[in-house]
Amino acid sequence: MRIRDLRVHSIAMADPPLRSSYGLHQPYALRNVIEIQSEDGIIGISETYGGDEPAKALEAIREKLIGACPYRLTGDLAKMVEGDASGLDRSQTHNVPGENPLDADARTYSAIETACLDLIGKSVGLPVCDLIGGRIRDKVPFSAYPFYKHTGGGGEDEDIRKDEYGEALSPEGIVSQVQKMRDKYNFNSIKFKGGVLEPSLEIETIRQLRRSLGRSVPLRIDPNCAWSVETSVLVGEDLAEELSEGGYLEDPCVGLDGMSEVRRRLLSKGIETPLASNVAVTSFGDIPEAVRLDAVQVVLCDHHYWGGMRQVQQLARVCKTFGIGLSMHSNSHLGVSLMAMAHVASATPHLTYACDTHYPWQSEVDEIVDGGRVPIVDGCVSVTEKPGLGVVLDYDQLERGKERFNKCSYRKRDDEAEMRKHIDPNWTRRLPRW
Ligand code: GKR
Ligand code: MG
Repeated sequence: MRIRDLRVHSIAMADPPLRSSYGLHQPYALRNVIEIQSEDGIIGISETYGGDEPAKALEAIREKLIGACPYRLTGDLAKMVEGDASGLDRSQTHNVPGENPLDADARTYSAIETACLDLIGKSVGLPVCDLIGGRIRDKVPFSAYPFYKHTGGGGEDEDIRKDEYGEALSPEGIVSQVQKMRDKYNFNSIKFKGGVLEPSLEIETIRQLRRSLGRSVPLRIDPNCAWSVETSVLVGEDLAEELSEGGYLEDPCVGLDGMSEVRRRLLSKGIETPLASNVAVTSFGDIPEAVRLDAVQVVLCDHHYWGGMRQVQQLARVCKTFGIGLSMHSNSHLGVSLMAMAHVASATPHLTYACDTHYPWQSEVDEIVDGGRVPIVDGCVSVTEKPGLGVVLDYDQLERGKERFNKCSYRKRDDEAEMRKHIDPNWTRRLPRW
């Protein structure tokens, strides 16, 4: 089988005004959707980071892809996945996710790998999870992902969307947001995005979540490096009970040295809350130091920037070897990405936490998967026997996504600029803020 065509579609989807230490989400989140077509007309698809740069990077390898064999991708594009373990700083701490130039190749490769696996799966009649080693779970658990949020449902002008969840700028607001999300999807664990309000209010938010949900629902908090080491230790102490039993403290502060210090100080007080990261460890090159410093006890994988699904499986093996847990990171996405995340999670034995997903923040109006939104039932996405990723594109919806992209002014994610536009004209991302 040979690849005959590559098509890259830049799309935009409405996104509500969610807050994080990066700033404020724009009214549209951007994605690139890839189609790889074989000589015999079978189409493999994938979804990746949006905007102009990722699209250009994909176009740049067109020549290498056309005529190549999708089964031999790693061989043909080996350099893109080798990464650089030579000590270069690969931390994403100061980059908006998806914008780190150092993992640009890994992101491009991942998008191509996923589409090739979908293509192979569709040509041989097997689901992707069963091509990459075989499923060990049919249902993949995901977490609710509450954010502090301003009023609004995203979109612009005549495309302004309904505000499904309303404003949430207080502990009570987050509790009611989580209740709504749980009513709809029945999530069994919570990943809460912090780094926005005073730490004391975020501590109170977690406490109220615990009171409303009980001990059986694990809680995690991720302030995206907004805290100093000192503040991270204080929060870790205050939330020692709430973040135990399946919870974790994710990227409380900047970098491996800081995380290591937080860990050491918490352990000295008998607090074993694991520290998780999706910014201090983003490549295999980061792992030796993370292990040496005992800085990270849970890595959040993400096939979109770790260089694909098989890299994630290898990461899982490495994590298991070092006694590190594995969870999964997410960025705003649609159903093609959700299914790719579910497939790799399904075939990764050492996945020790429910995965993150932004999916509840997007709506039916923007979904590009034929048949509409991928169901999340009892907090889980099912991986069926359908070939490939188990989904195909709805081309009318894809067209609408492209029209939205062409109409809007956004070409890359810039939460800082959005924050200055709507909330505070002088706002910049400061790490640490508290
Ligand atoms: O969507 O604002 C967001 C998140 O903060 C996202 O950008 C992060 O990459 O969810 C992510 C995380 O876990 O750090
Ligand atoms: Mg994170």
